[in-house]
Amino acid sequence: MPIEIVSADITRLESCAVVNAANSSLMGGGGVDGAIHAAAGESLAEECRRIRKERYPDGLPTGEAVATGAGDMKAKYIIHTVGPIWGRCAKQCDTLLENSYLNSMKLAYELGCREIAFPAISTGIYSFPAERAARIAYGSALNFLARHPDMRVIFVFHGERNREIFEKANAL
Ligand code: AR6
Repeated sequence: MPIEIVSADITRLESCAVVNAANSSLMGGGGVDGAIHAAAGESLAEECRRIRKERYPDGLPTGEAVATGAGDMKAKYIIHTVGPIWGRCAKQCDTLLENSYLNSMKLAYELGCREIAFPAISTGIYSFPAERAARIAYGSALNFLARHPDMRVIFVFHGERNREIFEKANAL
């Protein structure tokens, strides 16, 4: 199946590209971002500092994506994207979340990856409603896969609740 749903700790996956639900500072934080920075180690922090300085002095804009190595993780690349903060994205929320998914897949594909693993972007600390986020995630993946049928998308869930919500959206 080109779309797979798994329950796992995303930091342990061997997928070519693993997506990080980052914030615009790229300097780490809580949630999956904190877990990825802890698992990848100091080389990731160094690379992020360099990217900030050289490419994004004002921070990575919401909906965009940038790639780094994966340090001590088994993945090849980490794709950092900043999802929208629910309550602060007005009418742009859905589009910004879709951009996060599409830009991450595009970047991974350009790097030669044919497999990408996503956490449920924005549905934790950023409070995006899970059902709505699931529909957008699934729609974005179908959109990209229609144009890139050799790609595989893995949605990784840490809790059963989000996984169930996503599986319902997936069945629509
Ligand atoms: N593996 C898979 N999924 C995980 C893991 C993990 N190890 N850890 C958490 N999740 P969040 P956001 C799930 O809050 O809402 C950070 O501080 C979690 O259950 O990590 O985009 C950043 O620096 C949830 O479903 O990301 C930003 O400031 C999903 O990942 C801010 O949080 C996303 O939750 C970003 O908030």
